[in-house]
Amino acid sequence: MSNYHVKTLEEYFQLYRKSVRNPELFWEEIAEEHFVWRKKWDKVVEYDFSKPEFKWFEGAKLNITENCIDRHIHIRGDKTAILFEPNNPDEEAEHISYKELHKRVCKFANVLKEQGIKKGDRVCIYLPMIPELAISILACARIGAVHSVVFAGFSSTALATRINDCEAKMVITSDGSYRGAKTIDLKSIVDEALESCPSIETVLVAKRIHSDIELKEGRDKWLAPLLEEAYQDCVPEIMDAEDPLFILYTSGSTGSPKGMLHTTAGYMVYTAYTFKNVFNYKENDVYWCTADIGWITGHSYIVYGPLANGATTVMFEGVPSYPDFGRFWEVIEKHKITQFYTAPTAIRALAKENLDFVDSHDLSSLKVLGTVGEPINEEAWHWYNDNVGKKKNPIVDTWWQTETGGIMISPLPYLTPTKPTYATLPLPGIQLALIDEKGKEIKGNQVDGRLCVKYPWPSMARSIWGNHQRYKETYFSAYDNMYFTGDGALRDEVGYYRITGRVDDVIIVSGHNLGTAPIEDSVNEHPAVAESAIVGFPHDVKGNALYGYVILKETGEERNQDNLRKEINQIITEHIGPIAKLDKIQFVEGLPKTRSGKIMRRILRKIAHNELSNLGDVSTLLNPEVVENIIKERL
Ligand code: 7RM
Repeated sequence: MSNYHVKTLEEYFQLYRKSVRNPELFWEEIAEEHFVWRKKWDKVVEYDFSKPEFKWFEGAKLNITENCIDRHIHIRGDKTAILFEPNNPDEEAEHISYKELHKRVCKFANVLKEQGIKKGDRVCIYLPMIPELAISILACARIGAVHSVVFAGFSSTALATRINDCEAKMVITSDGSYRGAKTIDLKSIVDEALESCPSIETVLVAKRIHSDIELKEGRDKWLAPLLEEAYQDCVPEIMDAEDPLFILYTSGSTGSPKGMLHTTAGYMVYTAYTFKNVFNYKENDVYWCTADIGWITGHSYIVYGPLANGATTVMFEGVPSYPDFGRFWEVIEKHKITQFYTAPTAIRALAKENLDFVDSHDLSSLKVLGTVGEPINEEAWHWYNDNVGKKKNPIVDTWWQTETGGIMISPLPYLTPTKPTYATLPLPGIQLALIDEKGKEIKGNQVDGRLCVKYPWPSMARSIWGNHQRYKETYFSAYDNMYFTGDGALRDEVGYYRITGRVDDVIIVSGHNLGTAPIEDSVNEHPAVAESAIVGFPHDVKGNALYGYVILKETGEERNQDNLRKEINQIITEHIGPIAKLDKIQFVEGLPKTRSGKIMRRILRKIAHNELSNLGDVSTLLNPEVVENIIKERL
């Protein structure tokens, strides 16, 4: 029996039990079976929840790009590694073979070195979904530089915050990007950000839209001529198992974004293993994940997981609505996609359009469908199952987080019977617990509670960059000896898990994790705003949308409320990005507060959800009288 590929449901249960009984043996066999190591580990896992400290495969030496590229060259060198589908369907798709990928990553790695990047240096990557994005990530990993990809939809302020937090030395960007019918001037966003980023020495600029941009003397360089000149082989830096691989920022419930730190060996083993099993990837499959590489889904399941399995992975530059709402289905037909992995928000948006967009395409190549990012509602699940999967393809509803590095709960396709809205069972090696309000584990089935993980797993984030204390407080302080996810979940009568949503102040909008605090900070920057509170409310396309309660300063001046709303959203767009704009803004006289001055979001959330009959006890509030007014004027 191969440990690496689970082939029957019976085997899954056996392996799961083994992974609990003897986690070290379980992971050791997987690490032995599938990967190339320059030196094997001394110890599979060492951990201490109280510090907290987690080490996987200590003593091992490796380079993740050898596993993702070099070893495939001899056996599948001409196979397409990355299949690039451009924004414009008339532009030809690009097939980058494993051999070609090796050459391009090596050249890029040599450019990084020539520009003074060394092992351990942080490199910020702010690129659209073009091959250079995946290649620059791999080039960093080749030489041991730590990549920090910032989603290219983020604003200059958000970019600057992330560059400064990790003191990156270099930014890799492009002249601009295509997004449907629009072009976006990425380089000027970078220029604006860099006005407040003293650590940046060099900016490498890829040409994508061929716009007229300015290069700052001594700082900015076109990428293409440097690549042209670079040598096409680059000896990989031999890394320790726990050397940092990348930082990826995710928003928290307070203040600044958290730079989740992922390390090398454990991340590689776990993303490769889960990719193989969750998508049941076979040698001639063409796998497509529609996420942007700027999110963890793209890191783990467009780049590292697929390439560590020698897969063909599609990179799509465009959007689902361009040139029309049939684009996803057209691409599936065109490239004979076998695994398709997308977000519930995209499914809901496409389900609103005419079914002909789907039905006019041949989707018979599909074998497995996946979803990620937020709970998928019953209706969207059925639409996906009926119209895309034609009731033949299993849907893997995959639950995981930036912090977990890889998929934690998911059906195994063709093995685990699926159930709409359920992520079903933990993957082998993942020991879940549901915890009640008092901090006690809830055993048995048909229960719900806060979702925790009580044993370490290889791809867990090891720290928050520059703030280990915050890592400890956020994830390991709620309950002893376990990782707290921030999500609530229920376990049904057969032990299947269903994620019920966040229990903290993070709201998932269109699959993006947004912390309310940083958005409130932006709103409060408006000169007319005194205070604000933001909650989520259900939205049929985005899953959740944002509802802002705003108290205005008393200036005696009459302001047009619609103009104020626009201005507030403009500030949010500048500070965070358009994704965080408020759908509804209600101007209120006061916010319900506890005696210690904490805003009672629970009440505001209920009002936004229009659940007015059951507001709970408001008598403990400092100012119970404001509640009635807020209800009267709710939007
Ligand atoms: C991969 C990713 C993490 C949060 C997580 C959940 C929510 C993700 C699902 C889900 C229900 C799912 N990373 N979430 N997947 N909720 N079912 N299948 O999304 O860091 O950006 O977000 O997303 O609340 O805690 S993330």
